[in-house]
Amino acid sequence: VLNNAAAFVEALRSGSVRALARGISMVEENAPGAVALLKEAFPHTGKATVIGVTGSPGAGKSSLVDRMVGSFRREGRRVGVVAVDPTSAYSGGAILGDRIRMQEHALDEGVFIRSMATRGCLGGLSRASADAVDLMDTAGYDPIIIETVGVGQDEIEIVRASDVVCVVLVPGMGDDIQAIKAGILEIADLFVVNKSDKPGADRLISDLDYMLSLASGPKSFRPDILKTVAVRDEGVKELCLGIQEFIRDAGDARREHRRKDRAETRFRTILSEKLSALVMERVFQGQELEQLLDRIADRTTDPYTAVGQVLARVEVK
Ligand SMILES: Nc1nc2c(ncn2[C@@H]2O[C@H](COP(=O)(O)OP(=O)(O)OP(=O)(O)O)[C@@H](O)[C@H]2O)c(=O)[nH]1
Ligand SMILES: [Mg+2]
Repeated sequence: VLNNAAAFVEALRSGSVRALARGISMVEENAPGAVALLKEAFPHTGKATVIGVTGSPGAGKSSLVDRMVGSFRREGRRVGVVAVDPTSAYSGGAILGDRIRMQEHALDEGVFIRSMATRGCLGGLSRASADAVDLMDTAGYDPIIIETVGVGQDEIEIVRASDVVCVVLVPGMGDDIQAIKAGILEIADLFVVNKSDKPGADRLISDLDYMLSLASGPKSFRPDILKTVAVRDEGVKELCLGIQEFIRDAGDARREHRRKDRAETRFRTILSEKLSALVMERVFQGQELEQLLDRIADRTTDPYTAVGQVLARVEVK
């Protein structure tokens, strides 16, 4: 029944959890039919509020997401979660921890949780996670929360595909504010100071407040700062309200900026994945790629020259 895209989308819309799980596996694996499915699903997307949650490792993101799920469930909403772990290919990752932590919701039919990692995902993780969000959106989950650890550019791309970006900070991160990556600060729509039960929370808030006041740009762009203690479920309801308020009331310019940023991120990630696949396919025959990589590895060719040579061989119209 799921071998044609229209039937697949119908299955998603009628609430088939099996279809959703399978659809997400297809987009992860870049399986044949995945693109057709996404195209067919697209007209049914755009209904869910997509909430990005990022922050340093161990900041309490999963604990917070778990509580947010609880809060939205109490409002009777069906919640989707995409827990993205770009590092797990190396470290074994926190995904198991996430599963255990979110176990409370494991048997709840109104909650769909999916973990994604670099391993087992063909192509870009930011492309695949945004596709997974689209499928959950088609299946009627709203809101959909994307959790990812905020350590680098890839992770920023992942949360960029959301309507509202929450950056989770914790007191006592050493030099606090200085430790925050510049890119993360710029992308935040809301700051969450979690572990507010620990000393230094108010100091962190005032530092952050001061720093945001120095930032250029209209005041309406300045993110709110909220305090939470995820382990005690404190401040979580306010956070969920803050998110909904941002979606509803944020200055039009701010919301418009986020909307365009989201569209651009999706377009660019798909384009770069397709382009590089296309170039790889068209240009290299037999052992050519291997040989080129060897020359870069033993430093007889620099990587820029190598890419330049490859591009010279494709006609980009
Ligand atoms: N004291 C305190 N501890 C917390 C709070 N929130 C989370 N923790 C603890 O912090 C640790 C890390 O929590 P996680 O929710 O796994 O953090 P995370 O940001 O998802 O971690 P990664 O996904 O591994 O980056 C756990 O031991 C939590 O119990 C809080 O508000 N206060
Ligand atoms: Mg986590």
